[in-house]
Amino acid sequence: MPAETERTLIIVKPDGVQRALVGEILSRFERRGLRLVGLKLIHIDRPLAEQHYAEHQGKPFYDGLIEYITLSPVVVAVLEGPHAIQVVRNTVGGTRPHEAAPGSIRGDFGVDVGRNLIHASDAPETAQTEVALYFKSNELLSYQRDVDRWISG
Ligand code: DAT
Ligand code: MG
Repeated sequence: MPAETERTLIIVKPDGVQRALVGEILSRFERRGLRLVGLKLIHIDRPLAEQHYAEHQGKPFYDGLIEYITLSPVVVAVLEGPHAIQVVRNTVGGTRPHEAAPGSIRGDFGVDVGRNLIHASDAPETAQTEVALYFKSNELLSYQRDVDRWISG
């Protein structure tokens, strides 16, 4: 019986776009076996950034975080697959790149928590809220790939 399918949101942050790592980062999720169901390039404005990072308001790093995520365009994507939320978090690596495992995105490409390349939803509730924050339902496409039966069975 195939594992339960989940959807989760990722954002390739401004440093990921500026460092030309969008293809590399999306490729890692494709190779892992996840399916892209939504994808776009946007420039996050301050109100959207404040909504996205509402849970961090009042923390010492909050102002810098809002500034960072609004600096330059980002790529937002919704990934789908078995255990997608946990699979993506593990592929992304720990919040602080200098502690993130080698082989993870942050562990391979980052050194500083203030430029940690990528956001990923951390739980089913946040995934649902964050997907809805960036995508209308008609921007998310449901489809199967021929390879999916070789990824989960
Ligand atoms: P994650 O992005 O791994 O889910 P988080 O939700 O705890 O991490 O924090 C959101 C972002 O805030 C994180 O990607 C980088 C920034 N951040 C977190 N803790 C920080 C700290 N101690 N100093 C500076 N920035 C921090
Ligand atoms: Mg988080």
